Amino acid sequence: MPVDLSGTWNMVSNENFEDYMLALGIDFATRKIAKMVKPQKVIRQNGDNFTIRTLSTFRNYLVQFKVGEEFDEDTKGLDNRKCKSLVTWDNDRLTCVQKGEKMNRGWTHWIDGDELHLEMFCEGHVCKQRFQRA
Ligand code: VLZ
Repeated sequence: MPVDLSGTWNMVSNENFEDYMLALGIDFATRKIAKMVKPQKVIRQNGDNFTIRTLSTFRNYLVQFKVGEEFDEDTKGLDNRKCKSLVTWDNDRLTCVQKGEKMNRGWTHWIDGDELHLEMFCEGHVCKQRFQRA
């Protein structure tokens, strides 16, 4: 049975988000607000098809993809860049490479116990977030 990340998840910790945002060139005012919010992840996993919503009082972000198929991602409302993104399973870790202007950019999701983990990385900076079921 493959892992199922589906569900509604509330953020319970957020490490190094500031560094990650700095690496993406997000401005001061946006960073100050963004680091205060505790986003919710709403994940729908249907075979290889995913919808991941990041919801917050400040901004929302939506990404939809099929595992193994590169897609055009526009990080609108985040750092507003275009990426060629590819999500694959790395064992039980759902891993995205976001090819574009920023080197070594992407994220990985996995479940450990009853928690959803997320690492987002960009140019050597790693933000680590944990979520629990709502
Ligand atoms: O998530 O890359 O689940 O797209 C913070 C949003 C998280 C709050 C943004 C406002 C990154 C930020 C979400 C304003 C600058 C992300 C992926 C993995 C799916």
